[in-house]
Formats: sequence, structure tokens, C-alpha cells
Amino acid sequence: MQSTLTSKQLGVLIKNKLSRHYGISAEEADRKQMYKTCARAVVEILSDKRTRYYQKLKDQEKKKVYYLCMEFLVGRSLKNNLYNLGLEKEFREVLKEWNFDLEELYEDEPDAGLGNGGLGRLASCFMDSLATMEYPAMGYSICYEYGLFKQKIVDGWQMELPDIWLPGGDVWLNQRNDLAFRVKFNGHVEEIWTNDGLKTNYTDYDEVEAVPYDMMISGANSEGVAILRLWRARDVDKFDMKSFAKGDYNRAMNEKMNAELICKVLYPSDNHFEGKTLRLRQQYFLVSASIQNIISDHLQQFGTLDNFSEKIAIHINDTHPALCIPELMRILLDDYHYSWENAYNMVISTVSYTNHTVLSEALETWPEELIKQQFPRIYGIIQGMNESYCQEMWNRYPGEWGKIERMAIISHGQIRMANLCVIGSSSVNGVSKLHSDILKSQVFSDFYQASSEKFTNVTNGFAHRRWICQANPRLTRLLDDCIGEEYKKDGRKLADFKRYSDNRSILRQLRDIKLANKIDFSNLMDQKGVSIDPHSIFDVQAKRLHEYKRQLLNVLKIISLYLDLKDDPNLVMPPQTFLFAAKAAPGYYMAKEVIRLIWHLSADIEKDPVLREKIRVVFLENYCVTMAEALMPAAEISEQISLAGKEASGTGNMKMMANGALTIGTMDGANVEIFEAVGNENMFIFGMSAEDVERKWAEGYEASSYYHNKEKIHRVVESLRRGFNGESFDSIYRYLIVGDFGVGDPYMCLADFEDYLKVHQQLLDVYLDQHKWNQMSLFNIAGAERFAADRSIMDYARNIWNITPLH
Ligand code: GP0
Repeated sequence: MQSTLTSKQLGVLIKNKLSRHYGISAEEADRKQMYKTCARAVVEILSDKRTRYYQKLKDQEKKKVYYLCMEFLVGRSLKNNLYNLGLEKEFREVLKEWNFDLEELYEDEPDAGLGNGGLGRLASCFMDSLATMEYPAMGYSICYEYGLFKQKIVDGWQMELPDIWLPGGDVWLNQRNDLAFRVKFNGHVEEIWTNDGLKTNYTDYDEVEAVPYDMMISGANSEGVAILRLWRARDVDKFDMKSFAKGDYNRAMNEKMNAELICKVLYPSDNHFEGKTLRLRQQYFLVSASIQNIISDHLQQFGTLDNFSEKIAIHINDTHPALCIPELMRILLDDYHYSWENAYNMVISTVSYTNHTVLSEALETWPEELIKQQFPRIYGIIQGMNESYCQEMWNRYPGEWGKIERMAIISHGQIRMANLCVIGSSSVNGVSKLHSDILKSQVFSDFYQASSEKFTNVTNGFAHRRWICQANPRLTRLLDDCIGEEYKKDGRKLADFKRYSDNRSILRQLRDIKLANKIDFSNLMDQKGVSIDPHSIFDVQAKRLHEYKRQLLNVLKIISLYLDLKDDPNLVMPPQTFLFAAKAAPGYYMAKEVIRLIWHLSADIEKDPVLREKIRVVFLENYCVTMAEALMPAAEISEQISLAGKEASGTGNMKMMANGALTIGTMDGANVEIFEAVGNENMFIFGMSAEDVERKWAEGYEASSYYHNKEKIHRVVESLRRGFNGESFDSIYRYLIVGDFGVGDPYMCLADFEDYLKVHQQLLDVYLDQHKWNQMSLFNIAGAERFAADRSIMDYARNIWNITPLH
């Protein structure tokens, strides 16, 4: 149901808010004030809508899912909510009367960058689907004061600047002091025998208050509103008056600083575990506040916890919120006096877990001592779970020490969070078919043998309304004309677009749309002082910078073209622009070296007037959701070139495909399913399969033999030592050929290099046949049908959470 506000009513609403917050009229307001005021008006509309929706939700007493995640990469909210509420037109009209342009107001909103990349963006896309399809759901995360750092490149070096998003972003947050909970850290636990059995006594702990800040997310063309509840840490009032009176202000303030440190900043590493105490405290803070909130809501509604797992599903997105398993145990045991066995069964049947990576450096393992010191009671519970599980396995697999050791939660002084998740939940899923298979056959093979019924797959998806309808209005109009608007509610309907694959006029329009989007993107970059030729091919690799994603392989390909052109400046080649967008984790040396290489290669090419007519390299600074929304519609080639077996799914691959880009990629993650959707004729697959990679490692991989025996490779690698723009890249040469601990080229760039070059050349040949290219592009748009996040959410709802939408 779309909102029924008229533009006149809207005008009154906005004027009232302007006068209340700033004491000014619409004519006096500046753009920032107007943006904030519009946001406040939207929040009010959302609140009304939410009140109605929550009443319905309560009345129906349906099972509800709580989605716990340390990251939500929300991006901007004004445009999304106006679109979903169906109020864009009304706002545009009202604002025009006062000489404001809605599109310009959008630009005043900072991105809420409370996530690193794919995992956090996925969580946000899921909120959109949950709201739109009216599933009973709520998201939980942390309200970081600083989101993911802002990236600046200075002479090729990545610099990190703080992301100050709250001034401007805070209008979307509704502080709920009435719903604060206390989270306890440190202290001591004693076990006491009483007449009722063993009791625990927890003393000397530190307390922090968790205060919710709610962000409302409107469903699209539906009655649904989802709430994303973000916790902020606040010092519990125990101001040290004694120190203050003595004039020791620092000491008086100390306690406060410590508490509030918890939600200061998002840890900026993606696909990598950082064993910092503060990060662990963040995790427990999220989990404890959320579980307390879930329990108190449930009690308020039902008065008992006996039906807890019938009414509640708790989903943990990666292992980051894994402590919710022992935390829920703790509350059931200590506060509500359930028996160990009952509590254990309740927890397992409530919790489900998604794994997002197989990279070993991303697996969370915390030192036992640290957990014990930070949360002594939680530690005791983990020990108990570990003992009972090992006992059970011992009965099943007597004598198989090795196996049981691999499955244990605690081993060699470390707590393995993935094992805790598998043991403590009823469902474990990967995020693409290939990834889920690898979980079963490798990462969790022992668990799969013991409890195969727990394992399943849910292939990722993306919010197609945001990433097609909002980001690419030109394509949306064409789709509306061709296949009607049903696809907006039902992504599957995008498949109908296939009917137009022989329609020359539609294919020409597709090309015109792409060109217009490329011009828009070039203009946008022009404002930032970056010049891009919109008539060149846009070849895009946009994702976090990571060795396994192999931005380096892409660079090696470009260098090879560069050297070809240096040898023969008359070589015929369609002009190409290679666009890179990527943030590197601040402490990730090799990732930063690759950025530096891209930057200097780019500068080198710019200096050569002949070369730069044919190939240009552009590093797009500070990649974020908002930039992605401009970039995806302009992309023509989507680089998805991770080493097979390493990318769990990828979601940028889906977004680019849906906007008509063709994929050049390996058989990895969801690329495999893109391949199933569009067929070999409509994408450019190259390189080793995951099995080939395994085999190659087993045989023994020698990067140096490629270097010595393959001419093209030798030439490219040598050029790294000579360098670009006067900078040598010996570090990267050594990384590829010499390696740390003798393993050169750990992600096998050189092994896939020749095939990559060959397939890239095939791609360029096809590009010259515009008709064919446009047809392939059309098949990709239609084939994205299966990657709508709505479909992922329906899979979760049916197969894992066992929930149904409101009616
Ligand atoms: C996986 F383990 N992902 C992690 C992590 O810490 N952060 C993160 O963003 C990603 C995967 O790398 C992915 O393959 C996947 O699509 C995404 O999680 C959502 O499942 C590409 O970003």
C-alpha cells in the first residue's frame, strides 16, 4: 500500500518541521536544513506506518526472525524510503515550489557505512526484502560512531580518514531510552551448591548500558516496515564524585570513556580475523543487548519462555555474533532456571548460522584466557557445551581422537567460533552452491558426516529495486515498457525480458541506455577532477582489495596490453577504460601495494598521449554504496576473477549483470550460478576450476616456472621491477616469484594469466559486434531474475527460519 499523502499535506508537514527545528520558513532554509527536514518528515511517515504494522504483527502472534550482524552497509536512506513509500513525485513537487531540487538534496546525505563490503551490504539488502514481503523481522547491529574509513589516495598511497556520518545521518535514528539494557563484563563467577543444585554467583563485574537507536526501513509498495536496531554504549551513571571533588577530573571521566569506546568505530577488515579485545567486547555487547531485548519482548507478549523456539528464530550472520549462543544459554539457565538439557535444546532449535568465507585467516579463534577474563560466565558455558559435545562424539566415534579434536569448540587454548556456531545451531548454510559444497566437503566435513541434516545452501541475492529500479531509471523504464511492472514485486519476472532478444529496436535502446549511464558517470567523476571517456569500454573491478580477489591479475593483463602498445603503437584495439574501486584494510601491506601499482600505472599511461587514447586506468577513490549505485549502471565488463574456491559468493557480480554488464570471470562463488543462468554463450569464463586448483596445489605449484618458461608472463613480471611512473614494484615481483616461506603467487595469478588474456581478447572481438553484445547484455539482465534478495529471503524463511509473511 503506497502512502496517500498529497503534496499539499506534505508541504504542511515540512513547514511545521522547519519552524520547530530551525524557526524558519521554507524560503529561508538552506539545502542542508531542507535535507534534514525532509528526512524528519519521512521518519514521521514511517513511524505512523510502523505503528500500524506492529499492531498487525502483534495481533497475528507469528514466528519472528531476528537477524544479528556486526555490519549493515546501509548507504543512503532518503531516496530508498521515498521510492519504497511511493512518495518521490510528491516530494519533488513540493520542493520545486521552494526552488529545491530533490536530486540535489539526496547528495547531502552521508552514507551510513556501518559495514565493510559484501557481508554488510547483503544484510542491508535482506532488510529491504523482509520489509517488502512483510515478514516479521528485526535486524540488530551496533551504532558505530565512525563507519568504514574514508579513503584518500596520496601519491598512490591509501590514507584512511575518519568517517563522520552522524551529523547528517542521525536524523534517521530514533533513540529509545525506554529500551536500554545493561551488559556485564569482567568480574568473577563462583559456583555454589544449594538445595536446588548448582548455582552461579557473578560479582565484581563492570556494567555498560546499551541504548537502542532504531532505523526504520520501509518495504516497497507494501505495509511492511523493518526495524534495524543499532546499539550504542553508554556509561551507567556511577560518576566518580570523590575523584571529581578532589579535582581529579581525568579519573572521574575515565570510566565513561571506556564504556563509550565500545561503539566508537567499525573494525575495517574484511574477510580477515583481528583478535583485538575491543572487537570481542563489541561482539558481546551486540549479542547480550539483543538477546536480552528479544527475551523481554517475548515475555511481554507470551508471559513464558516455554514457547520461545516456536516463536523465535535467531540468525547469526557469520561467526561474529556467535556469543549469542552461550548468552542465550546463560539467561535460560541463570535467570529462568531451565535445566542444561532444556536450555541447550531451546538454543539449538532457535539459532541458525550463515558462513561467509572459507579463508583460513578469516576464521575467528579467541584465546580461552581472554574470553574467561572478559565474560567468565560465558566461558563456563562454552566449556560445558564443549564437554557435552565431545562426550557425545566420543560415544559415536570411539577412539577417533583426531576427529573429535577437529570438532571440539576449545582446542590448544583457543575457542573456535565456527565450531561453536555449528554445534549451537540447527542450520548451517553457505552463500552459493559451490561454497556450500565446499563447506560440506572440506571446512565442516566432520560435522557434515555427523549431522548432514543441518547443512544447506542459500545463494545470496541483491535488492533489485534499489540496484535496478532506483539506480538505473533508464533501464527501469525500458523494462516497464517491455514486461510490465510485476518484476518489481517478483524478480523472477525479469526472465520475461528474454522475449526481446531478437528485437533490434530494444537492443539499440539497451545500448543507448548504457551510453547515457556512462556519460552520467563520467560527468560525476568530472566533478571530482577525474576525466573518463564515456565512449571507451568500461571494464570494472569494484570490490574490497584482497589477494584472493586478484586485482593483481587484472593489472597484469593491463600491463600486457600496455607493453603490446609500446611495441606497436598502431595496434588496433577498441579504447578501454579499466576502472578499479577498492578499499584495502589499513594494515594490509600487499593490498596497499596493489593500489599503489594501479595508481602509478595509471599515471604512467596518462603521460603517453598515444597510449592513453587506447587504454586508461582509473582508480576510483573512496568506493562506497553511493558510488556503486552510479557505477553499476555504467559498467560494461564485470571483472569477477577470484581464484576458484575462494570467493564465497560475490554480490557485485549479480548487480553488474542485472545492469547489463557481461562477466569475465572464473568458476567461483555465484559466478557458477550466473553461468547456469545465462550459459557459456553469454559470459566469458576462464581459468582453473576449484578442483583444478586443489589438484595443482597437490602437484606442487611453482610460480617461478611460469615466469621462466612463458614469454608473456616473463615480460609482464619483469616490467614490475622496472616499474611505472618512476616507481619500482619489486615488492610485487617478489610476492609473485619468490614469496614468503617459499610460496610465490599464493593465489595463482600466473597459472590463470594466459587463459585470462585469451578470453579477454575474445571479449573484445565480441564487443565489436554491437548487436551480439547487446543481445548478451539482455540475456544477463533477464538472467538476474534468480538473484533477487527476495528469493534468498524466501529460501531462508521456508527452509531455515520457518516463518511466513503477515497476511
Ligand atoms: C565474507 F567472511 N564476506 C567475509 C567477511 O568477513 N566479509 C565479507 O564481506 C563476503 C564474501 O567475501 C562474499 O563472497 C560474499 O558474497 C559476501 O560476504 C556475502 O555473503 C563477497 O563479498
